[in-house]
Amino acid sequence: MTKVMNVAMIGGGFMGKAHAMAYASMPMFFWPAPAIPHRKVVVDVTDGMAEEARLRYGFDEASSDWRAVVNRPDIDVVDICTPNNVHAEIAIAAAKAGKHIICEKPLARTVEEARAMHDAVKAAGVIHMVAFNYRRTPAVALAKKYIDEGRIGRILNFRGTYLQDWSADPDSPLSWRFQKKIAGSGTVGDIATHVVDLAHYLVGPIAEVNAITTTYNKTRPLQQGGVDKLGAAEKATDAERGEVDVDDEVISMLRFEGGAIGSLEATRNAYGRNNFITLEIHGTKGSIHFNYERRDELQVMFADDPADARGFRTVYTGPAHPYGNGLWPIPGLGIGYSETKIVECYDFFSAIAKNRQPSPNFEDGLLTELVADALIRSGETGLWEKVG
Ligand code: SOE
Repeated sequence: MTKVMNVAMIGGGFMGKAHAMAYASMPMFFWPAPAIPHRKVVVDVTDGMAEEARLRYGFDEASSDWRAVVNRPDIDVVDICTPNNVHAEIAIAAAKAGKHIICEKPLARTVEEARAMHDAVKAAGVIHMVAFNYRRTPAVALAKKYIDEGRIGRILNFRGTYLQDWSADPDSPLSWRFQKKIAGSGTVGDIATHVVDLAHYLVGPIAEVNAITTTYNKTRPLQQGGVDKLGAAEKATDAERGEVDVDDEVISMLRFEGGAIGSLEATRNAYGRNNFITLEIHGTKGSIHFNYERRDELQVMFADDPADARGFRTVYTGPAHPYGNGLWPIPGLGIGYSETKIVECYDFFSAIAKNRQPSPNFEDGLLTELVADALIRSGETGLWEKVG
């Protein structure tokens, strides 16, 4: 019999929606499922918000007291979907209570917090995961397979971008994502860390960085209410303005421990770009190109193809590819954000079932945080900065 595991989800916003959908859908896709995640309790800031989330996301119970919930003996898994400022406190308490933990990205605001979280889960011996979901896109996992099989050869170069435009309007509100005390950093922590996670997954550890960081909009209209309001749809030009004390954009050169070189660019101010995560990897035997806005496809070039057929080919991911046994039966039916979260959920519960740490876990999250810290330091000093 597949084990039922009770989940306490802390945070009922954008990520809460994505995780709740994954809990409901994972066994529908991956059967037999490694476990059945049961939506037991959802926690939000007020009782009213929690009750709304309970109704909407299909949990049994609602609460506004995360401390009481993570200590309940009937909870198996604690899922942290809050803004970054409470990740460490909740994760450390959940680890002490012996719960398995999945935590939204970035793992923490600072290296110190990430280290404390990693120490806590290690001491507790629980399973832990950080929710960098984009490596769960089948096309990205296929790129990893080609690389691991040596089909691209030795990696020479990595180019990663994450471009969005939801904060390009200077009158879009001052959400928590623009406040250092809550977010830790701006674009660096929010989206450049996704690129760092993908670089670590596909190429290996980043050793040093040389970055430019900048803040285009030094103030933004204060936001009404605590909800995470992304973008200009909520703009309030006549509202009082508050200070933005984080970066809007980062561009960096990279050196990898394994000898490859690369670059990373991330911004939330690129008009016309939505979730433009691109990866290009050049190796001694071929190249790979991926664009999340065309996420069913992997572009791949094998240098040993016959001379008259050389060039990038488009592989549409499907049953023959990673996670193809659980997802849709025909390539091109469409992989979406939800599918990445469903696969993430499957990998997390598989790790619990096998009692083996998944990746990326809190150790990987800490390594990514060390790179984020180096990017910010380098943005300030203008020098190459070592990671760690
Ligand atoms: C906003 O930039 C955001 O919601 C990020 O925080 C997520 O990690 C990303 O996947 C989508 O955009």
